[in-house]
Amino acid sequence: MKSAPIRRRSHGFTLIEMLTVITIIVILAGVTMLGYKHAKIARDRNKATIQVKLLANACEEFKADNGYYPGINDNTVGDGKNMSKELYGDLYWDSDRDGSGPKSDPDQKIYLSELDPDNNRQGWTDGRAQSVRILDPWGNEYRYRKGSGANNPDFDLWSCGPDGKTNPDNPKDKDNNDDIKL
Ligand SMILES: [Ca+2]
Repeated sequence: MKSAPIRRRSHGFTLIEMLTVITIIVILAGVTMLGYKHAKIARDRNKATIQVKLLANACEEFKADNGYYPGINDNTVGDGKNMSKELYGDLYWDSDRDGSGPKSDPDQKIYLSELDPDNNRQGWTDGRAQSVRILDPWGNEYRYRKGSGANNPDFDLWSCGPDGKTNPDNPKDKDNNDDIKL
């Protein structure tokens, strides 16, 4: 009589078990990464919203004192690029426009002390002294334009959002979907 074959039992994991464990680890890591990414986007958007409000409040204060909004140039239309230096100049560096910075001209008013590049708690200034851009949490310049006349009686101030793109003169453009405005 033939005896039944003795099945050898492996003491280690089978290949299937190993693959199952690896698959579970990969899925868990993916879920964690996705959660982290979403949380970071929400945090950055929240930060940009706060920064836009800080800048806008300072613009209103500047207008109350001076009768006009910050910025040398009017640009009712356009993408508002290269204007953050003007905001920085009027709201922090040289609000009385006499060429002297706040440290050598203590009489001038500082409208937004958070713009001090030597104490960059907001992490939004990218240089020193008088030529500084104000950047959003994605490293892109805040956009600003002020109008003259009925088209834009006050100002527009916004972040391009995570995609870094904007097209304010075409409200239907998808580039605007993630923009952060007042
Ligand atoms: Ca955008």
